[in-house]
Amino acid sequence: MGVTIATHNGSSVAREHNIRNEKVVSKEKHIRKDGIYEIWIDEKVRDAYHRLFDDAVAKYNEKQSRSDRRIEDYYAEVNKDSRKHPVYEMIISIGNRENSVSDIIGKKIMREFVDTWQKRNQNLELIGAYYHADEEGVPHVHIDYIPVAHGYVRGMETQTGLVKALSEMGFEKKGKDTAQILWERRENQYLESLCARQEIIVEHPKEGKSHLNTELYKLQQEIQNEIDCLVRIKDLEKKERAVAKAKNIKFLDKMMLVLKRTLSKDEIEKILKEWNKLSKIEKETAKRASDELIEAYKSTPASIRKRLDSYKQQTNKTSNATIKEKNQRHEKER
Ligand SMILES: [Mn+2]
Repeated sequence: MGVTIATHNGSSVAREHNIRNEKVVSKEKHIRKDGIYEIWIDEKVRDAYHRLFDDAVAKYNEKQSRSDRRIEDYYAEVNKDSRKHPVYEMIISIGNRENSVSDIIGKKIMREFVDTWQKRNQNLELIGAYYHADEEGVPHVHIDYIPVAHGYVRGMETQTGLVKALSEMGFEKKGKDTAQILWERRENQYLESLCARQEIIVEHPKEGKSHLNTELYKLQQEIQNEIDCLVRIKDLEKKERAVAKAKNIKFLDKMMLVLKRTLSKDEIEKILKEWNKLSKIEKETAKRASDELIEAYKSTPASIRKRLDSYKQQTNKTSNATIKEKNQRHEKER
């Protein structure tokens, strides 16, 4: 019987989780204190930005006659830009809880994937690689990278930008497939080829299962977008809109942690803060639903989608009821 492999890619990076910062991971119950983890590569994002972009910033600033056009802190600018992510992360793993390979072989394969990353991905600067064999589920590696692209006409000549970086590496949108999808597919195939070299057969889940994975993936992406939104938004009006969005995703918080485990403490705190503003009944529904969702995730995959659907309905009902209730109260007050 073969094993499945995973190469999940996202823009949520939690270095403190990755380097096992005691303060952060002591609160993450799924991490075993005596478990094995290794830090293979670890460069702070801010340091990497200096290394990668300082020259381009200097060249750009030289040409500016107006002092207000100068770039003082490129990393801060990228953080402010809602269309850009300062750093991305791919999480790779081989097998699953029920069916996996030996830790030694798994680690060897994933190490090779990391060691060959920069050669394979010249425009995706590797700044972190962390081997975690101390969590529930199978060992996995967090791979953190910054996309670097050249030839920009506006602004600095060299900037961060995933699509342009991938384009420089030869990945262009083709039909329905975005450059990112095509690149992710290549990376997945490469991991599979490394497995094959160790005589490990990689299984591709059948229709139903892969459909479920797609659903979960889409959900994850959705949540990720919302989180990005919450984290980035600074001004009040937009914040209110973000709170409204948070209401729609509230029951998925824990599932997100279970599935992805890459939220930083700050991100979680920010979301929780928003959620504290929710009504009691909304909170109760959210909590109940997410607790059960974790159980569902731990049991059979087939039950997940069913439950997801029912929770979605449940939550919608509750928020509709709350809105109705509020409106009624409003009516009475008038
Ligand atoms: Mn981890």
